[in-house]
Amino acid sequence: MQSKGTPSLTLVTLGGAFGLRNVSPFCLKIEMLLTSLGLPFDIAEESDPRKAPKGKLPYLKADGKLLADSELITEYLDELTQGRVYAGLSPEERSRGVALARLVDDHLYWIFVASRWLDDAWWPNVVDGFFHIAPALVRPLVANLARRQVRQTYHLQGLGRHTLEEQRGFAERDLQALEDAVGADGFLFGDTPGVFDFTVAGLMAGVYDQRPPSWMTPLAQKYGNLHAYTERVPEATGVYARS
Ligand SMILES: N[C@@H](CCC(=O)N[C@@H](CS)C(=O)NCC(=O)O)C(=O)O
Repeated sequence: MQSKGTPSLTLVTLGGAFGLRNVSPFCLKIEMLLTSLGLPFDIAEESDPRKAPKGKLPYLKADGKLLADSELITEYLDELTQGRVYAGLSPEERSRGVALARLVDDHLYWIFVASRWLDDAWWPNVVDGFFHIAPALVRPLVANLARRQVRQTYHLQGLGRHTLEEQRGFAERDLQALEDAVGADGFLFGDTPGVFDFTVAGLMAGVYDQRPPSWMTPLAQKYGNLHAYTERVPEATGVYARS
């Protein structure tokens, strides 16, 4: 039941594709967080991120307010719940959580995007998954324009300047760091998962569960702790990436 004073919340997310209910790690993260906080919310799917306030999904509608960016939504939810998002975390745990979130959101995420968009073998899945709504006649043009933007962004980020082998190396070092951070049981900071677990599992669920696999999927499967952990988080929250 929505308590008096809790704003009505609508999470606007990307939809499903590639065997996933939701293709976006950032959207999954917030869906997991809202669910774990027990806040009532609706989900509205938007296939065009350009319609979001900052051109990216997710965003949250909270009564009249629009909050864009998963981290800013997290801060808002922490305030709304009087500190429940970060409750129980020591400053040291929180600093490790922020560092891991940066690794996932700002580094590994980009390699994940490239493994989908920039691999010629996987590219037809992106066209089917994201551009099937474009009229068939202009679909290749629209899709290739978007692909060019992704290529430019990846180059600007820096990772796009490396060979595929080097990119795989960067991904492996990220995955190894996550493997060592999550350990063999439990969650990052105790017996219940929190927002930093949702960040890691939101991305890794897409890596493990997407169909067909991209080159990153078998690479990630080598990390047994990380794979098992990526199952534990949705089991604990009831929010799965796969459809
Ligand atoms: N920093 C943002 C990143 C969100 C993001 O990159 N969303 C992707 C989907 S996974 C998106 O909307 N991309 C569209 C675009 O970049 O044009 C957050 O944490 O919410």
